Amino acid sequence: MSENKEEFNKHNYSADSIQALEGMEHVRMRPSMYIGDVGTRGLHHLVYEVVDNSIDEALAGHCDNITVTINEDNSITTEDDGRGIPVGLHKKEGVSALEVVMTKIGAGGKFDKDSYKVSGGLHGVGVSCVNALSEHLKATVFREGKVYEQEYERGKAMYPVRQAGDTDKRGTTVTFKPDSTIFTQTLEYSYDTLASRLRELAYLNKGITVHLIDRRHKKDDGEFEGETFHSKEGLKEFITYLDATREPLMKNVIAFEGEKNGIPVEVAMIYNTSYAENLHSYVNNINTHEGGTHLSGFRRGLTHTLKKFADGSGMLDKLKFDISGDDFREGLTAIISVKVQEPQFEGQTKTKLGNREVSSSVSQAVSEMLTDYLEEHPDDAKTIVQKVILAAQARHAAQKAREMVQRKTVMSIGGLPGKLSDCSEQDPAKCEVFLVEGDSAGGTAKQGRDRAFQAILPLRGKILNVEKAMTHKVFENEEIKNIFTALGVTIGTEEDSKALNLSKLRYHKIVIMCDADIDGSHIATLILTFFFRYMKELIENGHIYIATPPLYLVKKGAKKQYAWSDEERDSIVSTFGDGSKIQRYKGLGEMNASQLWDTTMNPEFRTMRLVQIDNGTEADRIFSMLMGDEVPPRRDFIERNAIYANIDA
Ligand code: 0RA
Repeated sequence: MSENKEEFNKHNYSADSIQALEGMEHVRMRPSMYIGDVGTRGLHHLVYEVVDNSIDEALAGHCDNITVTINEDNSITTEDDGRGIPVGLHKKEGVSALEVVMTKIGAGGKFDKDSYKVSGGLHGVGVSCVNALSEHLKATVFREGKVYEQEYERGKAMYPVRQAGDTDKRGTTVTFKPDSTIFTQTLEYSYDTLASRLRELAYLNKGITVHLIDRRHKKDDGEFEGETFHSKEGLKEFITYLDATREPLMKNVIAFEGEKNGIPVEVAMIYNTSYAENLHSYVNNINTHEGGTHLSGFRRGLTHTLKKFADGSGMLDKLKFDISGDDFREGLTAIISVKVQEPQFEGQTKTKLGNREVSSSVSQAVSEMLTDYLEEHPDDAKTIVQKVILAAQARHAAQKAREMVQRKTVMSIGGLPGKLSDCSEQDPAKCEVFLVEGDSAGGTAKQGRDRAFQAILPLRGKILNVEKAMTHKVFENEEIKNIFTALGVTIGTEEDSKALNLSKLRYHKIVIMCDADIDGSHIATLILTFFFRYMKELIENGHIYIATPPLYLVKKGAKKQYAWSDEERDSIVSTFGDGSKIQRYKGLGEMNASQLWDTTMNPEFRTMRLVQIDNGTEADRIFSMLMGDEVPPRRDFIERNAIYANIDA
């Protein structure tokens, strides 16, 4: 604390900047309030926060190229060719504007009122927040022929902004190293996570070129690992990328953009032969997982326009039942991107747009532009109406199947599946259910478990691939019906046939337990696909886990130790020395009940992976790729999409 005082005196700070420092201290004291969490997500959020500023420069028409580099030490460098953060004296603060931007919470582009700031991370907190949470940060500005720089430690300037030579470049470069005392879980950046966000940003903001360079890894040709993302046609190409492994029903992606009541609206969509509805919505480049007024506006505009078309076509005349809103969205992949000046985010994860005025703007824009499109493309219009009729027929069949599942659920205890070995505890928050591959492993798990709070539901062999099945087939499937009834989850309300009712969820931990081999991970992926498509909220609310059984048992005399990887096995063998015996577990079935408990089920010793979705749009693409027709690279899948979580107990 005394150090702070010295800094103030040296720089002759005004009273306001003392408040600013307190703001920075607050970020360090309560980082989750600003960046969501201090785990892997928060760590990546720091990068997005800086990149968002560069995107803003690009949207204002001043920047074309953005480069993100993961350095060898897991620090990050972002470079852009924008105007450069202003460096002149900030009159009110009495220091360089650069220093204000970097050290004052909420400063951002505030003193640049005319700028139309539309991007901004989930929390939109600004680069000062990144600075506060970095053990070291260096900002370099190339502006008006000069280079300026300033460095900071944990958000505090180490020296006043200084000139560092001449340049003919323009732009801002920021290098930061996240603070290890704050990000205690991990400091390692994931290339894939950054790549999918930067790819997404390139599609959402056509024309910008975004480079990602990973200096931690070299390719065979000696160059660093990396990628360049650039999209000429924006959302249209995004749809093509997302739907690459689905079979399209039309030649071209339907795309339009316009502005209604001052709100820019961009839409791209296509129908495919699948039965899934894949709507992705964005506000100011933020993926609004929970939807909101822009999405409901899109739905209304779409239903209204297509209904009008279908009625006018005469194709519905022979249909015996009504068409519902859902029917217009079966097999639809669509992206809606809007820019809103002062977005209000609501919902559990603050990813639901609340601004009421947006709904009618989007609905009107979609109605007008889609009507024009369909008039110009009558073949597409006809294809869509045919698809809608098929969907209505299938929905009719699905409704009946679903009513059967629900009836079973309502019967409660008497209606629990016969295969479920339930636990005795009644409080769902304390209960776990293991979904186990195969009846034999299910039997072992049943013997090994603590029946007080652990339930076992064995699943037969391969469960249905929901990615390729029609909705009514999904609800008719025996294993899937068992999952619904065992979990106590019901689906469908008057307004929304896919809405989940989780109020009677019977277990707060749902653990997928499969063999540690390729078949096992395929089955785990099938089960995850089911949860992703039909019970996504369970994933979003952190209820879904993957158990990690060991791969080896190393024994020597009375000593024995389990290993979860080849490296771990080798290191145990080298400590045990000559004469070690290695047993390879090919499946859960090779373990006895007490081994399974010790290694995989006992909350005190087990490690489970919490399943998280860090990019919903990319997750959708991956599931359709993994479970669609193409031969899938499944091996990597679980590694990439689940993170280690040392479970509390
Ligand atoms: C404040 C005002 C202006 C630009 C920026 C901030 C700015 C911030 C960042 C962060 C990374 N790259 C950036 N580029 C620009 C307006 C500048 C002006 O009016 O000249």
